[in-house]
Amino acid sequence: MRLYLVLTAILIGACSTEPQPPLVATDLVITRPMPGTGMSAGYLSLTNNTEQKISITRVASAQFASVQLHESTLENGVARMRAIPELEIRAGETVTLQRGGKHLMLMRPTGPADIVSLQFFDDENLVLSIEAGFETQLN
Ligand SMILES: [Cu+2]
Repeated sequence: MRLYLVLTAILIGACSTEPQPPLVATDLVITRPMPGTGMSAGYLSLTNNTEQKISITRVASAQFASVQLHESTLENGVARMRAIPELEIRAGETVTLQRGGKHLMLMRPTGPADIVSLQFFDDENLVLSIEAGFETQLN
């Protein structure tokens, strides 16, 4: 009986230390392509489960020839956005990309698509691969 309890404790311990994925995406929204340009915006939260910072330096999509990391700012009451070279997610932290802040800009669609796939790279390392359908209109 005692041996049985010890084994159970070991098994429970093994399960709870199961490795989590290094980077997890939640609340992903890809806006419908804007008429004319075909541009979409991407919003999501990224959680870093590792002990080291993750820097997203490149995002790729099969459905868009160009995906940029953007940041919206308000300058003299005028909303502007600029490309940012990387997105840093510190160890154990969550970064949220949302309207009016940091976001993904999906440009130059490669063709009609119902699903958008996104690959996130830290330098040459693929750290996350996700996909989603189009949701709300870009505004
Ligand atoms: Cu933008």
